[in-house]
Order: sequence, then structure tokens, then C-alpha cells
Amino acid sequence: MADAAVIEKLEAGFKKLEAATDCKSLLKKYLTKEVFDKLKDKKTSLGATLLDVIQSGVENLDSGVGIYAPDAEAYTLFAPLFDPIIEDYHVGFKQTDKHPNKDFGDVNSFVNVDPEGKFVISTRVRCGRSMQGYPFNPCLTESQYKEMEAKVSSTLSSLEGELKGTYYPLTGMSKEVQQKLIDDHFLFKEGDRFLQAANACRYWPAGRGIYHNDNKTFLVWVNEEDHLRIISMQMGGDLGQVFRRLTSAVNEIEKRIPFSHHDRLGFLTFCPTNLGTTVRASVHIKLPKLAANREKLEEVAGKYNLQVRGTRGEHTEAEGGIYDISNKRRMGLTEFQAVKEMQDGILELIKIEKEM
Ligand code: ADP
Ligand code: CIR
Repeated sequence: MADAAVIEKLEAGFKKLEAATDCKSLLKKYLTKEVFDKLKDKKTSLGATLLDVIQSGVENLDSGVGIYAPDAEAYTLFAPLFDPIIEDYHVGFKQTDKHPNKDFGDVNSFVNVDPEGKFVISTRVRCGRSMQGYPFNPCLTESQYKEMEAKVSSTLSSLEGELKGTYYPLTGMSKEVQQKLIDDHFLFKEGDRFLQAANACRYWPAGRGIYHNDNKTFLVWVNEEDHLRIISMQMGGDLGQVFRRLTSAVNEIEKRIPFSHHDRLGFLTFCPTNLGTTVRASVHIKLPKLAANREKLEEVAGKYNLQVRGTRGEHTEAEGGIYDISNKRRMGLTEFQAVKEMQDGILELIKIEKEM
């Protein structure tokens, strides 16, 4: 059972959310008094409480979602809060639904979404993985971070061909190199206030780093939001090539590292928005006419289940008219379908832009 000090903080947090009438997060929407009272004294076997789940959304009232899972058990123990948020975010994935088995489908059926190179600047597909036997960020110790980094970097060093690369730890990386990698969209940013408030940045930069091949088309982020983020990206709109590279990388890495998978929720991740396939397929795209009004762009994108982000990713603005548009839902559909959802939607947006 959670101790008195935690429950006191939770009560204060709940009051703060209640008073925040402008707050549009899913946390605010689904943390009713009834759910709060049911969950406020619960504790996972690793000692995580409802406070670990909601503190990011309480501190950051501008969160879109506002919750994270401190460990795998949190998804079950705090299900009365996670389930409705999962259903809302992943567009109808109900408590009784089961995420389908992993299926990359016919990877040769994806196309270049912009063969003339008029709209799409670059294409990226990423997925997240959590290592079996380790909890998520708030419950990890410094030595676990280092142990995981050692396991992942030594495993990646056995990759060959196009996937062959080098692991660069954040510890010891110069600020200039780090900033250049961030500016070029290859590396995660530092000091994300949503992750910090979730206690996800402890011992930073210990155990964090990036692996990539020479031309930076295949990258793995280590111990940022998730244990692993596996990324394939390149300039232009050749989604087929980007996805084929990602699937071969994931298949190779899965042969070497056991990952946490849940019968109903699919691959487990720290944030509930990433569960299931964990796939976010995106393009960096310029749609000057459609994007003359960002609200309008978001409305049209929403019709195709697409999410609009700024140029530097989530919670950023568009720079030079460049938007990051990706599939929004990742659960209740296969990896193939998630990527197809992005492809179909982007083809439609380009068609609309051409007709304007
Ligand atoms: P994710 O959760 O997918 O890692 P973020 O929104 O934090 O997403 O973005 C991470 C980085 O990836 C950012 O620098 C962002 O600009 C970059 N990025 C996302 N999509 C693309 C793309 N299609 N082309 C180039 N960079 C991209
Ligand atoms: C929010 O609620 O806005 C942040 N906690 C991010 C939520 C979704 N994004 C993500 O998983 N990267």
C-alpha cells in the first residue's frame, strides 16, 4: 500500500487537475474521482504508485496524454486509468480487445509516397522495445542502465551489412556533436520536461547513447524514453526502402535480445501511446497550401488517423513550413497496417494539396 506522504501528494495533484479547466489531457479526462479513489493506495511489487503514473501530467498540464507506466505491472494494476486512455488514443482499442501478433506483411508493397520529390523531405519509421527482466525508467537503477547499455551495444556490434555501425555513448560526447545530431534529427533531445517529470531522466547521461551506421539511415537510441528505439530513415519519400531496412534490423535484433511482450497489449513501452506495434511511420513534409492554417491541417490529417508534429518532433513548432506527419494509433492493427495507414493518408494529403 502507498504510504501517507505519497497519498498526500496524490490528493494535491488530483485537486490541481480538477482546478485546471483548460487542461485537455487524457489524464484529466479519465482520472475521475471514482478511478482516483480506487487506485490511490495501490503499489506494484517494485514499489511504483499512482503518483509515478500521473506525475508528468500533473506537472505538465499541457500534456496530450499525461501518464506513463513505471513498470509492466502498472498496466494491469492501474488498468482503470490506462484502459480508457489506451482506448481513446488508439482509436477504439477496447479493454476486451487483443492486439494482433507481429506482422510486417508484404514489405515490398510500400511505395515512394512522393516520387517527384516535391513535398516529402524525409521518411522515418521507428519502433520501441523494452528488454525482458528490466522495469521502465523510474524504477531503473544506475547500474541497471549501465548493464543494459553494455548488453545492447555489444549486441549491436554484431550487426552486418547496411546495419553495421558504431555505438556512441552520451557520456563523454561533446555538446557540439550532440547538438548537431539533434539538429539533424538523428538524436533524442535532452531535458524533455514530460520525461523529466515522470522521473525518466535519472542518472542522465549514464547508460544513454546512440548507435548508427555510417550514413545514419539505421539508428538505435538506447535508454531514452524506451530501452531501445529502433529507427530507419532517409531523405526523400521511399517508404518501401525505409520499412524494409527497419524490418530486417528488428528481426536481427530480436534474434539476439529478448523483449517484453504482453498477450493483450503487444510490445510493452513506457508510454501507453506507443504500445502494440510501437510503430511510428512519419514523413517530414511541406504542404504550404494545406498548412496555411495548422488547425485545418490537423483536422484533415485527423480524418486519416494521422498526427501532426513540429519539425523537431513532439511538442515543437514547424520550422520553414516543415511538418512531421505520422500514423497516430499503434495498437489493434499490425505493423504493416500502421505503416499503410501513414502511406494512404500521406498520399491523400498530397492529392488534396495538389488540388488546392
Ligand atoms: P519519436 O517518438 O518518433 O522518437 P519525436 O517526435 O521525439 O519522435 O522525434 C524524434 C526525432 O525524429 C526528431 O528530431 C524529429 O524531427 C525526427 N523525425 C521524425 N520524423 C522524421 C522524418 N520523417 N524525417 C526526419 N526526421 C524525423
Ligand atoms: C504528453 O502527454 O504530451 C507526453 N507525455 C507525451 C505523450 C505521447 N508521446 C510519446 O509517447 N512520445
